[in-house]
Amino acid sequence: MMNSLSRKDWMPEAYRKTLVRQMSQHAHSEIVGMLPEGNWITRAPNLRRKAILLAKVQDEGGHGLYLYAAAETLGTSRDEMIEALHSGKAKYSTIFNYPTLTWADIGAIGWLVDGAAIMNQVPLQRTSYGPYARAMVRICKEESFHQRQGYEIMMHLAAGAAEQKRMAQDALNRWWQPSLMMFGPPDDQSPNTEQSMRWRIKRDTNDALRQKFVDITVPQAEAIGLTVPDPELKWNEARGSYDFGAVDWEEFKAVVKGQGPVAKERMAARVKAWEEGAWVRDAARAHAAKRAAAKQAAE
Ligand code: BYC
Repeated sequence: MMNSLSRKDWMPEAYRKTLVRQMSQHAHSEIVGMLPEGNWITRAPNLRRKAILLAKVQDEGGHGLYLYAAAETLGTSRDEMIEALHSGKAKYSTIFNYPTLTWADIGAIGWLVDGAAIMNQVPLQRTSYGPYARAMVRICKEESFHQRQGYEIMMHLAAGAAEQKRMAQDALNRWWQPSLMMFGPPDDQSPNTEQSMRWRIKRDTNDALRQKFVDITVPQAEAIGLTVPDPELKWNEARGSYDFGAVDWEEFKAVVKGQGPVAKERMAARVKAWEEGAWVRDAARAHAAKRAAAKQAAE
């Protein structure tokens, strides 16, 4: 079995580039992912829910931090990555271009979006680049807590009043397809999968992970009395898996191109946060320079 590479090891330039692309996109997804949930912190239905959601959103910020730091070991800078995000050159997950309309959406995001993220990320703990693999270990532990908190919200809503159950079903209806899209295009339309599998950056294909996600999630929906919005969904005894209906890949392509329902709002919020945080970065840099100068003077 191949050992993982460290930052000082020789690596093909294309391998390095692919990693920077995937890891920076992953980091961007974590920090853009803070926005749809952050939107509900002030409106969480009680103090317990608010504290949990605050912690979750903070975790996502931390995930972004580990991933940017891991990507920096490949010779790119945080500023370059952020610039690529803000200029639209770098991607982030399509899922965060959909609005969070009700509290049930926070449950659906935890259950489905974090659920899909874990499905994709558990194998990345064995990805061939050591700093990425190690960042994923902690991220996966936290994502698994996130998935459970989302499912617990859905469980309560589904067992609540008729209106609460309706909200939970409506959130599942809106988030199901976008969650399936998180795994990326079908294998036969995925330009990067074959090479990334050969390099062991990716350990599973997009379709394999999507299928695993469907197989695990459908019984969870059934257990709380919700219906997965797919009339073609059917258990296939021979395959030991669910068959499911076609994903709307035209919508996926449009969202990747920046045409998602709230894509403009998301990027505007990120750029605003970056600009408003300039004084913090300046102060941190000035403090570091002052300490370095004092250290030098003392030597
Ligand atoms: N959204 O050849 P492919 C999370 C792009 S959530 C946008 O299959 P690859 C979180 C792809 O980049 C998720 N773009 O690509 C959860 C490529 O374009 P470029 C974050 C997408 O890289 C809750 C093109 O389509 N997780 O963390 O082999 C709260 C062709 O695709 C998407 C990760 O990022 C998409 N859904 O496979 C907060 C996991 N799908 O780059 C946060 C790490 C595809 O060539 N990433 N594209 O211009 C991966 O595992 C892989 O990059 C993907 C795509 C499976 C996503």
